Amino acid sequence: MHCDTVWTEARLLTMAGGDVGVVEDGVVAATDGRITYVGPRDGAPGFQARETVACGGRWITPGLIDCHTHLIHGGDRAHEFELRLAGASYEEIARAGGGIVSTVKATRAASEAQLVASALPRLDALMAEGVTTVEIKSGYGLSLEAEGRMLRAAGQLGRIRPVRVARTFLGAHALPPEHAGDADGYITRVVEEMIPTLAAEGLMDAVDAFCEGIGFTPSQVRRVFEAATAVGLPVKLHAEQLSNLHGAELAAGFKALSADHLEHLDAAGIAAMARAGTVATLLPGAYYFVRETVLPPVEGLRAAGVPMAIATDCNPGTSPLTSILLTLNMAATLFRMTVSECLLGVTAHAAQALGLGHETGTLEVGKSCDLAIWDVERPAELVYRMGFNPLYRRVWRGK
Ligand code: DI6
Ligand code: FE
Repeated sequence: MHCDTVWTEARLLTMAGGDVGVVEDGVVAATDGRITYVGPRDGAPGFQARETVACGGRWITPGLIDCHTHLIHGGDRAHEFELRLAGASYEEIARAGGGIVSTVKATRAASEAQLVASALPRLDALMAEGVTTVEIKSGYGLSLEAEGRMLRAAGQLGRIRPVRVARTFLGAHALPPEHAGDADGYITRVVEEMIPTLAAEGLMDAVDAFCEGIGFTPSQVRRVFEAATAVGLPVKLHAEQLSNLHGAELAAGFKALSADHLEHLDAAGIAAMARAGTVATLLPGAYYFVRETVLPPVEGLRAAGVPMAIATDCNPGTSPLTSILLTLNMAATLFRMTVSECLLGVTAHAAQALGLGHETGTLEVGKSCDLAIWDVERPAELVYRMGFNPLYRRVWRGK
């Protein structure tokens, strides 16, 4: 078999077929960025490769996928963090002009180039741990112009770094100050102006919203989802993070790719997600950082067969986290997810949460050759360690 590159002497976790898919003595071959062979050396065809990479028994997983981030934003909220350590409440900080509104101000004040420059170190940190696909949300612009600027900045990141960027429009993230007291009016702008315009410019791959007491009501979210559906875009939802507004059921009704957070999800929500094939994206960084005490119903999701993804939720307010590996450890330690569930959560299930299951997330013939090669003795080490990075090589689209 002719190919561009073949990786030999490898142990593989293919993540195909619903489990981690261990191959003890494996080979991966790729041509034009696509996998052309993956499996045991025994029985593999002979390869005539332009390049052979001997992996010395290292483990290869699919390139990791961070399927929920707010990577692009102006400023940070370190000062707010200090105020909270000194006893201030989230509401007090918000009233003093802090909270999410302060990030909106800083984001609106930043040029597209500044947004790209400030996000780059965060993106580089994720890539250094084997991330080959990252989702990036808008949602700190909250106007047609500023939301568009965030989405264009996300597109630029995907052009200046070897990484796949999935762009999600999150116009219904918070109420901008100029619409105070008029959430319905703001949603009208989201559905009549922002979604049609930004979709026509090809700036987004999915539409998200924040369904919460401090976000938007289910009936407002429904309007957003109808507008997304009208332009042919899939939806996802920040649901049941702080309370149970039955957002996951609403999202499942629209065949959402994912419902995210889910600490307050109930049995009816789990059943609706299982029926719709909606992925549960769990975000242990936010759970940890806001010192949440209610756990997401991992056992119920597991029993119902709902695929679980894991992501950093990298954002300045509730999860200033840029380590996908630490996120794995948190999912295991805080949420009691198994090693296999954690690894599927940043590969196959994360791809599904982005509607990219056909393209990446598993090692299978025909998919993009996105690999992470690890200097570990056993896969559990990827989840077990805290603050240690055993990445040996990262491969995106065969390179
Ligand atoms: N849930 C969150 O945890 C973040 N957004 C959301 O919908 C918080 C965003 C922020 O505080 O800046
Ligand atoms: Fe989020």
